[in-house]
Amino acid sequence: MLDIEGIVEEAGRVNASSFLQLIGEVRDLMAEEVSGGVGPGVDVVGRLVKLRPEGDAFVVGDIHGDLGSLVHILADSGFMGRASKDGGPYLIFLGDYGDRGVNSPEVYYVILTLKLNFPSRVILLRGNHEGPKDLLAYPHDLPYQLRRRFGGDGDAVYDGLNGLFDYLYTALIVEGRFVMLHGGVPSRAVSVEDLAYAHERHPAQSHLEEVLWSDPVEGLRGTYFSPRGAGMLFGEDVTVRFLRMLGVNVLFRGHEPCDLGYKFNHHGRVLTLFSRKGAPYYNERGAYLAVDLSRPVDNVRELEPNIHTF
Ligand SMILES: [Mn+2]
Repeated sequence: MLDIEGIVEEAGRVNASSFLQLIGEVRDLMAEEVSGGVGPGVDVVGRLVKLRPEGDAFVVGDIHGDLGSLVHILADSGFMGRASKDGGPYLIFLGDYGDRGVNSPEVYYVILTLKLNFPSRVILLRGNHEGPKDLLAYPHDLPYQLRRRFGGDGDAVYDGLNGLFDYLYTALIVEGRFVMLHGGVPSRAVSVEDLAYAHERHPAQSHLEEVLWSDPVEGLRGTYFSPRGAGMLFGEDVTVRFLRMLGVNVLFRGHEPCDLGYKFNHHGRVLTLFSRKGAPYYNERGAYLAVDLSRPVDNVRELEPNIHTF
């Protein structure tokens, strides 16, 4: 049986060639998933995952190299014990695994080990720090952290991880309930296909850039230039139109540091989760969500008791 301490210990001493082997196995697994096979109850179209509204899920926002918070979430949620059983919960990551924090290599090792061991339960979305090569976030310190950890082999590990980014999911829909993605609403999307195939339509169309980079704002209609230099700021009307198009009620996303680990926007239609602490954001708390996927939610404030802060 896989245990948290064991994986973390392994993450601390794994060498470059074993790490590369893990990356290769996960890449093969995810390549198979996106060509149509995940498991019962899970459909994949392009880079969009669709789940039936049944069972439980833990939803985790940005980790950004904070191994301590990741370990806390795994222990506190009891995911690994429950995932081994039939009908166990999903563990959904909203992207931004590396950069910023000092343990990016170890965070990747733990998350990829989880994916390999619970392939149909662990779902990895793409963040702006796993973006396409023409749209990477800066500073992008993952390659330097890998060099510090693996010396001359660090570049090969980086190339391996980079090769995984294209297989990460753009978004996840729980039918009739929720949509989850890293940053924000693709404001010009007119169909589910625009979301599902955003990675293929990039950079000709802005859908992927907006999903990875955008942020919700209050008191604004439509979209406005983002101070991030990529993506847009989007108003409540943009959120409402997008949710209606997908036939869901609320959006879960990460991307923005929150002092309490979470925040609400757009009259309860948007929940932001930020699941790491420490430099360089210094938010007081991190948070993750435990959610019953079968339960209809009209306003994310209803979920406040299900938000676990640490
Ligand atoms: Mn981000």
